[in-house]
Amino acid sequence: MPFDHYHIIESTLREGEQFSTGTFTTGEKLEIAGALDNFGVEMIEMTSPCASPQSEADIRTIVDAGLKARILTHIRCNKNDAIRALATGVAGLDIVIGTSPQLMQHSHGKNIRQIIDLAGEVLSFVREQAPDIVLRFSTEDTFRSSESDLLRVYLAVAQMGYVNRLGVADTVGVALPTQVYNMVHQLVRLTGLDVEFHGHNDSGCAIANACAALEAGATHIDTTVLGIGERNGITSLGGLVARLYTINRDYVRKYNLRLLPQIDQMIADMCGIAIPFNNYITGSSAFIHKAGIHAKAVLADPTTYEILQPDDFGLTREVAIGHRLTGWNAIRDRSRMLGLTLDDSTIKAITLDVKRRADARPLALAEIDVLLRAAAGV
Ligand code: HCA
Ligand code: CU
Repeated sequence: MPFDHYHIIESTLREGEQFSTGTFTTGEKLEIAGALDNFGVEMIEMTSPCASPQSEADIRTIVDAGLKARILTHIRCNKNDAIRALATGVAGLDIVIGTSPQLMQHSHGKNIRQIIDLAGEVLSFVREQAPDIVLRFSTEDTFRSSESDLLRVYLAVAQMGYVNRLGVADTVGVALPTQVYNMVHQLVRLTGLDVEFHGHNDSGCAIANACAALEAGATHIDTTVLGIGERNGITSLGGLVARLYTINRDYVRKYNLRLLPQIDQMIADMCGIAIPFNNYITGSSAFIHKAGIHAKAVLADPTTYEILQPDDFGLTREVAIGHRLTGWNAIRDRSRMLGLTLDDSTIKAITLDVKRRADARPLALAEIDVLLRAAAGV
C-alpha cells in the first residue's frame, strides 16, 4: 500500500516562516524542532542559510541539537546557495527552481534549456562535494508549468543521476487531486525516484492533494503545523494525520499523536493566532456533538458519529446539551453522571423545559444541573 512508506517533511521552520506572523527566535526554533522530533516526523526543513545571518546560524544550532529527524535546508538552484547550505552540515538539500511561464519570466528569466543546464551544474557540484547528502530537485509552480516542459526537466535531472528525490510543488494552490495523482504517478513510473509533494491551500485542496500524491506513489509529503505558510499556507500536519488516520489508523501509528494538541497550541501562541474552531482534530469544536439524534447515538457508541477517536490525541469528546436541539437521552445521561435517579417522564419534562429556555438563550451545564437536582429534590 502506498500509505505504508511515506515520510513527513515538516516545513514549519521553512514554509512556516513564510506565514505572515511566523518569525521564530532561535529558542523557539529549538522548541519547535524538539516537539516535532518527539512527534516523530522524519525530516525537518529549515529556511535557507542565505535568508539572513540568524537563519544560517539557526540551521547549525538545530543540526547540533542531535535530533532523530533529519535536518534539511531549502535553497534556490544556485551554486553559491549550495555552498552555504553544505557548510551548515545539514543531512539534505531541497533545491527548487520555477518552471511556470510566470516564474520563468518574472523570477529568474531562464528558459527550459537553461534551467536544465543550471540544474546539471548545481546538482553535480553538490554531489561531488557531498556524496552522501540527500538531494532533492523540485520545480516551483509545477501545476501552471507546461507538462512537456516539466517532463523534459524532470527526466533530464533524473538521468543525471545526482538526486534522490524529485519534488512536485503546487505553489499557488491551484491543482486538483486528479492532476496531482497524474503528475506524481508519471514521475514514479518514469524515474523510479522518491517523489515529494508540496501543496498550498488557496482553494482548499492541500490535504486532498497530499493524499492523492501518496495514492500515486509519492514517498514524502511537506507539512507545517496548523498549515501555516505563504498566504493561507500548505497541508497541515494535523490535517494530513486526520486524513490518513481515517483511511487506516495504522498509517499514523508511527507518530506520537497525543502531542498534536500541544504542538498546534505552541505554534498558535508563537504566531499570535488562535487554532481555528474547525481545525482538524484540535479545533475547539472537533469533538462536540450537539443535535439530540447525534447525542443519543454517540452516548450509545461514539463510532456512530466519530471517525477519529479523541482519546488517541489525548482529547475528550463533549456532548452539548443546553440548546434547543437537545434530546432526552442526553439529559438522562447528564442526570446519571450526577448520580441522580429520575424516571423517564421527569427527564422528558426537564428536556422540554431546557428546550423552551434555550429558545431564549443556550443554557450552561451548571444551569441544567440545577434543574435536574431540583427535580430530584437534592
Ligand atoms: C515558494 C517555494 C515553495 C517551494 C516548494 C518546494 C513552493 O514559492 O515559496 O520546494 O517543493 O510553494 O513552491 O514553497
Ligand atoms: Cu510553498
